[in-house]
Amino acid sequence: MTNLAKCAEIVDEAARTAAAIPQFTESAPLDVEEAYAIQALSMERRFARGERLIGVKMGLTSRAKMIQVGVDEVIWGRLTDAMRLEEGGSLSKARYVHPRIEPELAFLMKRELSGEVSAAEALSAVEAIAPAMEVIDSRYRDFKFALPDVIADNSSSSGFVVGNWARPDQDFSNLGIVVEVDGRPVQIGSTAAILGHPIRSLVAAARATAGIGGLKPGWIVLAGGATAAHPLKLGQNVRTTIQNLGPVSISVAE
Ligand code: 0L1
Ligand code: MG
Repeated sequence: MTNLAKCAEIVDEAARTAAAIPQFTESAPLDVEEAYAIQALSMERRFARGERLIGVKMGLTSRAKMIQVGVDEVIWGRLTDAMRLEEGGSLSKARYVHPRIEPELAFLMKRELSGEVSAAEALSAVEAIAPAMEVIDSRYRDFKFALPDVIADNSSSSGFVVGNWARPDQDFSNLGIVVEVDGRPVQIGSTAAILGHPIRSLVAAARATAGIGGLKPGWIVLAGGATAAHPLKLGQNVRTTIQNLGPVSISVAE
């Protein structure tokens, strides 16, 4: 039987020290339920060190992402205050194993949302939306994993940055997205790549988190990468612009 607490310690230490580890599924079977239990236990270790839960990330919500990692199920992970990066600021590359960036749309919750909800109910629980980027950093060697591995590893979530909040009562179903590195476009997409409409990702988030009490007011929900993730290199400046919502940027420092 897999020792869930031991796996949680291993993946937490890998994240804390930015050291790559072998996939759990290489040495023992692991199912999705056990993987979420490992994720929860590993995050408890962070909370014990003083981090606060401030939201969730949805993952693999676009075809581009599913194809990039060879997995075809929507997954989720937890966001803590320590993972939030300053808009226009920098991230320290040394704190990650092999970081990549994804363009995302962020929701700010004004009301609780939990379980089976309609798109209209989900939208009515949103205070604001914003352009955002997620820093993903699989703790597994060579960024290779099976579905349970990545779930156990907080669905690769390592950091995020959010741009200016905007009113949610606008059409954000199909907004153009450009990711630029040092002014050169490297990824182009649309918010429509996120499950056909990003609000569907919020509906999925409400369902996925029902077991932990659902989404809370004030939480941030990252809807998922709209394009394939882009690897980060030292010295780069990365900017994502979402049509009508504006830019969000970060630079990569040592
Ligand atoms: O969409 C995502 O945030 C996926 C994260 C998990 C897979 C990956 O590491 O690319
Ligand atoms: Mg993502």
